[in-house]
Amino acid sequence: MTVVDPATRPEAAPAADAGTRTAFRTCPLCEAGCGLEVTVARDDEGTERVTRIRGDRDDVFSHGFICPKGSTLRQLHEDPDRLRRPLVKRDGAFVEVGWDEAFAEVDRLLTGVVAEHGREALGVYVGNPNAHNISALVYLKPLLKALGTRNVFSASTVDQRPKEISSALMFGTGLSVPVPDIDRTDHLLLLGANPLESNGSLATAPDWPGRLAAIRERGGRVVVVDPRRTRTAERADEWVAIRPGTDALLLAAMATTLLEEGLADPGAAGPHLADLDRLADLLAPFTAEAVAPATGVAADDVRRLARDLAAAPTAAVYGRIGTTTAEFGTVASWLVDVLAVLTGNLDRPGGSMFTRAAAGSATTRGTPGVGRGIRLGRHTSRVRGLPETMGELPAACLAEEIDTPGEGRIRAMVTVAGNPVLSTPHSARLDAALEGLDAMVAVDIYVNETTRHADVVLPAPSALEKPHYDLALLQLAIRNVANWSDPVLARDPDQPDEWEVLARLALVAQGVGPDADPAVVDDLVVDSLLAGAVGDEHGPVAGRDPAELKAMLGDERGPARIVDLMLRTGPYGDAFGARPDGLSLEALRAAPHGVDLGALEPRLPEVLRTPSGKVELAPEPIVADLPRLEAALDADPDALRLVGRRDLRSNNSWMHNVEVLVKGKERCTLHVHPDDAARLGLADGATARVRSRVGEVEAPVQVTDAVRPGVVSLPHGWGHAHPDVRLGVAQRHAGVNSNVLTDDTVVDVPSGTAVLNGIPVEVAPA
Ligand SMILES: Nc1nc2c(c(=O)[nH]1)N[C@H]1C(S)=C(S)[C@@H](COP(=O)(O)OP(=O)(O)OC[C@H]3O[C@@H](n4cnc5c(=O)[nH]c(N)nc54)[C@H](O)[C@@H]3O)O[C@H]1N2
Ligand SMILES: Nc1nc2c(c(=O)[nH]1)N[C@H]1C(S)=C(S)[C@@H](COP(=O)(O)OP(=O)(O)OC[C@H]3O[C@@H](n4cnc5c(=O)[nH]c(N)nc54)[C@H](O)[C@@H]3O)O[C@H]1N2
Ligand code: SF4
Ligand SMILES: [Mo]
Repeated sequence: MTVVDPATRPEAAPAADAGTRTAFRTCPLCEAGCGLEVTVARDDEGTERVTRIRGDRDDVFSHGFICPKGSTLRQLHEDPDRLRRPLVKRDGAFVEVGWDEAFAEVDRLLTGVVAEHGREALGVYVGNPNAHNISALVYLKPLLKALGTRNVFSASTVDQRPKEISSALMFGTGLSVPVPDIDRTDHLLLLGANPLESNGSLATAPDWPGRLAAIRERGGRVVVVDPRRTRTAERADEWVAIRPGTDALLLAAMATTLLEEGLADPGAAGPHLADLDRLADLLAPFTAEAVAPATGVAADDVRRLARDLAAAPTAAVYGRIGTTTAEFGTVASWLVDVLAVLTGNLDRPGGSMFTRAAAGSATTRGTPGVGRGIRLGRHTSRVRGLPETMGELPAACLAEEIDTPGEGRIRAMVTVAGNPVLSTPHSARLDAALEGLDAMVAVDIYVNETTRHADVVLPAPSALEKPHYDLALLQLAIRNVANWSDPVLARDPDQPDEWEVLARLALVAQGVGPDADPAVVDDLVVDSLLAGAVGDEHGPVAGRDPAELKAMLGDERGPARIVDLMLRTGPYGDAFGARPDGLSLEALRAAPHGVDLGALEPRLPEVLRTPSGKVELAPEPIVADLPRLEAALDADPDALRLVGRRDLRSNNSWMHNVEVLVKGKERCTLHVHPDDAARLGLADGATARVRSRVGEVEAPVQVTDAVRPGVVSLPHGWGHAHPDVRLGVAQRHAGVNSNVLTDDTVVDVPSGTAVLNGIPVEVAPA
């Protein structure tokens, strides 16, 4: 296998002073994708160590912005609990083994289960860090194919699947998500998003804090809809304290207001819309008066929010986790973009726009303006009959697919960069189910709440040892940019790159045996991408000889070669010589601070990939869910409801082992409004017992008016107390797992996405 020494790469800049060098790379921890400047020192033995990480002031997108997590790539790399050798369970305890022995064990386990029960007895769960990992983005596909099972689960169905579905139905692909043009907008309406803590999601932008402040500095307006007065809300012009789970009602009533008051005007998008004339009828039940009791937003306020949106010179509507992991996530996601359409803000600067990414986008392939669209529910889950979406089943039914006896039951699991025991609903059930498996294999960097159940854990290199290209998240960026990072540090001699682990696992899963060469998979990926590129009659290399292009890609193996291919055949690419000034990996390597490809530009209609070639404003699966929404007008507004929250120093479940991020006051607390605290007899600092239909936890109470009355909030990703996890720091700051409370039977119907916000709970002093 060719392993290129990162120290020989052009961006390993000359030594700043004797024995040190500076490297630049993109932070892979969250969607913001900040540029980092990493100082590396070499000791007398020649061992390299990172001595400093700070924001890269010359990064074309982040301009030096960084959050407290960015610099902890060093602590993550040096964390003694981070796995450096494969683990195999022998007599109930993990032992370190070599890679060949680990893969031999994986082979024995998986082939055994397949021989006895067939491929449908295999299940796989892929977690969030894969979205930030070029190896996973490229090589998970062959792995899933090789596993040959429909039991595919991911973090997407505890996250953004509703938005992917509404986008695919309206615009043609799951990543055809219009992003708020926050750098140019005059009015930003945010629902269920807290970018001051999360740094943004499905709208890639480093420095949300600065960009939001700039909206107000230039005279614009920021409105935040959230049951909590978040840090984002505190810095906004207006906070709308909505009742959890009711955003779809609010948005529908705003749309109704625009239609009733003659304020709807789609502007330049007009000629590209289908079914605009159906919206008034479909949304008629949702008047401002009708939604006021359920949403907790007065009818006059609903109407004013709509009028403000229509009156602004430009406006963007943006909904995130609080709108997607909710009971009407798909409908709410659709309505976010319906409002953009009705106010003339779809596809115009300052409104909601489509990125034109440099690599990997399905909206720059094939025939411009038309495509296959999406079909939902091509099969259903065995136990509950939940629909497949985008090749996956909902994470909310993973546990039951393992613990319910019968034909087709999952007997073996593969997890890749996922911690579903902490991140998916009714997690106590999943925890128990994983214990009952015949076999489990995990690709991960820690022994945590999930991977402790594995028979084999295959470690990935640390982020500093990996290359990086944000293949997925740059498709959702608020500017068109491209940025490649080579590894900062060389891997340990035995440690394969993550793509090699995934490719070798794919070969084992396929039945080729434990010793096959992962380079085979790499070549297959390249060949299939090249075949697609030369076969795309509208593409820049249409009709060329794939062998010739392959030769031009050079000798590197793994993600570098594949990103090169994608860049060169992408919309800014060098088209393998046909456009000499175009992008290639070489061009990105020569630009260690990234390449700025400009502000977003209007893309209708070429961006569309719907079968009709139109923006579909009334897709059938969404229309079919509106009666369910109508029934929610009568939901009990007085029930106490649990919502989540994120903290700048956390990253879902897996960064609590970094001391600098968890020290200080406890953060896994239950926020309770003073009125509720008085009513329930809860004192600040006391312990509360929180009970839902499926579980119970005890958490310390923090009385605060930063939540609206009737709402309590507990962050997710905590609960590290189990003695078998190997997270020395996290165990001392364990917290409790909020997903013990979330209910696996409650999902957003079109997408199967778990409802993680708005869970009915009872709270009492413990
Ligand atoms: N109640 C509630 N639940 C939630 C949410 C919520 O808001 N509320 N949010 C949901 C959301 S948005 C998401 S995305 C999910 C996340 O759900 P998951 O993806 O299941 O959980 P993570 O905590 O991101 O776990 C990441 C795992 O990847 C491992 N890991 C980290 N880096 C690497 C790497 O480079 N390679 C490999 N192989 N492994 C690595 C970590 O050790 C950890 O085991 O949680 C969801 N769950
Ligand atoms: N620091 C940090 N950053 C992260 C992560 C992290 O765990 N920590 N996770 C990353 C991931 S995987 C993701 S997906 C993104 C998520 O990014 P965001 O969506 O910005 O995540 P949150 O900060 O959880 O913000 C969601 C907000 O929704 C509110 N909310 C809850 N229920 C409702 C509701 O019914 N209606 C409305 N309107 N609001 C509601 C919550 O109070 C919360 O303030 O963050 C990413 N960035
Ligand atoms: S906001 Fe923080 S975690 Fe996210 S990319 Fe930037 S430095 Fe990394
Ligand atoms: Mo997420």
